[in-house]
Amino acid sequence: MSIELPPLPYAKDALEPYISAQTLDFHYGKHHQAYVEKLNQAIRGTDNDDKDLEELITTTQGGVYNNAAQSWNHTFYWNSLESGGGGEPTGDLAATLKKEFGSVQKFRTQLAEAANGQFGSGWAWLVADSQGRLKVINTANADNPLTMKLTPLVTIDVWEHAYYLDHQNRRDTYVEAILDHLLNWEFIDANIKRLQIESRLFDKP
Ligand code: MN3
Repeated sequence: MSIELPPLPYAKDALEPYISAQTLDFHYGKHHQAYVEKLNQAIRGTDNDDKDLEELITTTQGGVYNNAAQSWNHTFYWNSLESGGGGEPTGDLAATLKKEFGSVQKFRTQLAEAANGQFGSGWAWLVADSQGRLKVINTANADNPLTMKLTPLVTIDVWEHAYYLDHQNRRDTYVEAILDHLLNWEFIDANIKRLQIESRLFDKP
């Protein structure tokens, strides 16, 4: 079995002007594709050959883990963004974020701080812990919250390759553009609702 590079969920210019088609050409077409290719090379003919991505992430280390996590993280990141997203969520999600963080603005501030505060390459995440509580974390390099028994709900890639062509060294303007214009609230809401159905850990907002 080999791991596939999933199609982008939108056209390459869909996130402009905040993230350009040129960035997605490189980021999806070169970086993401290379993680998938390197992973397939590393697992072919080994005991890891028949594992899916989540199994690879939670059972391997080193190069296999790094390429598996980066393959998973990037697919999750593409789905975390959408044209016409960002701003303020409504409905159940707004109520859940208010309950967990005090206000939607406090959640946005925490996510921005996690993204801007990650030293070097990595990821900012909204996750749910095993009790169904939400929190914002950041991880270094390829690291994926599934290894910490946390369920990812949304992510922002803060590797320089995610923003350098459009924002140069200004990670903060890239993060702000995502929060204001691209964050996919429906994706977060659907991930929380799936977890609620699976675990019934959350209170209804
Ligand atoms: Mn990346």
